Amino acid sequence: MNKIVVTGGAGFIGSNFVHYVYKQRPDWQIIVLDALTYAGNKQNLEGLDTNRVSLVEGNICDNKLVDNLVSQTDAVVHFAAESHNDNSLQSPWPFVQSNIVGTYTLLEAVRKHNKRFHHISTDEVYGDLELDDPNKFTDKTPYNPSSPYSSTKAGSDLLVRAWVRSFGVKATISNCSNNYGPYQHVEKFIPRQITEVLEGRTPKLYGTGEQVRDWIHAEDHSSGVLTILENGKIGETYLIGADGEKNNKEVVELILKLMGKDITDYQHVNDRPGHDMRYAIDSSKLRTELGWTPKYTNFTEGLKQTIEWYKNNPNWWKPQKTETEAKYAKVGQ
Ligand code: NAD
Ligand code: TDX
Repeated sequence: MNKIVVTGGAGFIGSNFVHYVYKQRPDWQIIVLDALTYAGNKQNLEGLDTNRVSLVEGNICDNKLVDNLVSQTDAVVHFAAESHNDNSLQSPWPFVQSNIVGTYTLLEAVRKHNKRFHHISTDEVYGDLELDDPNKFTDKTPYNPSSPYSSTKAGSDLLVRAWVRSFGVKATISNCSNNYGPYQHVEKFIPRQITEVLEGRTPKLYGTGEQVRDWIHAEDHSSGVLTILENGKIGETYLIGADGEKNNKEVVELILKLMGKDITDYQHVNDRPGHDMRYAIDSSKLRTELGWTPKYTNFTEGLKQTIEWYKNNPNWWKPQKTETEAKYAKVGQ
């Protein structure tokens, strides 16, 4: 395998993956297919040799374009999606279109050209856990998504499984927990709070802030995906997680502390309708069967580096900030 198409490679995790593969596999060619929606940014790929990484601006629902690109490649790694829960509550249609119809379009192309396919998904397909539930999600946990976003991701996972079983498509799936790191859009929890503080305002906690997310650095997600792409068993689902459970209040307090502010200097805002309480990943299958381990086991260190990145890159995030905050203000968040 030395030529891959990365869909959504100009977004947050996709671009982290492109940078990771670029370093780890110097003989690979990477074609990024990205529609450059509000969440995609060409700057995320700056500094990479264009002889090795090319960007095709286009939509994964465009079957002619997809068919042509897939025919020229060895494998497709599929990150492209509408990814933000809050947006899916305001306007679900783009989620159905990109996440379900887009995945269908890619599956038909890899089926036709008999190419390897890796599908990126989320732990949110499993619904949520109680705070005191001793169990974590595994690949055997029944699907029970809550939001328009997570239900379209669940739908796309089921399409992949059906294309493996019915048509013999050579696909694998990974479901990962909440990512943090550089290049994450300021609509998401951690970058929103860091940039609120950088702009002299206070972090915004939905509801009580007791909800738990299982944080993993985007580089560890990338190493997990590359491991599965190269060594995963066709038809299998692997969960990627780094044992990083924290409640939202703790994360906000840590951001404030690391940025030299009073840890009580945040505000509670309207809760997210249908807000999932807790996600937690059991990644032992990936660790024991494929030998993967995360590198960023110290969340405080990873968060410090992420804060530094936002401090050093205001030109990257400032253009998104005003519009994002205006959207939140409309719903009291
Ligand atoms: P993102 O919103 O930052 O990036 C998505 C990228 O996909 C953007 O570059 C966008 O332009 C592109 N895109 C969207 N619709 C497209 C379309 N129809 N055609 C072509 N390109 C399109 O998202 P992210 O946070 O990087 O998430 C990437 C993937 O990882 C998604 O599939 C998401 O469900 C999954 N995931 C994310 C997380 C997380 O914490 N962010 C956790 C687990 C899984
Ligand atoms: O301002 C905020 N205040 C707040 O308290 C925002 C933006 C969020 N939150 C809360 C909601 C969640 O409990 O923080 C938590 C994390 O929120 P998001 O960053 O929106 O992530 P989440 O909804 O958990 O989904 C993320 O992880 C799974 C990604 O956005 C998804 O793409 C991924 O599938």
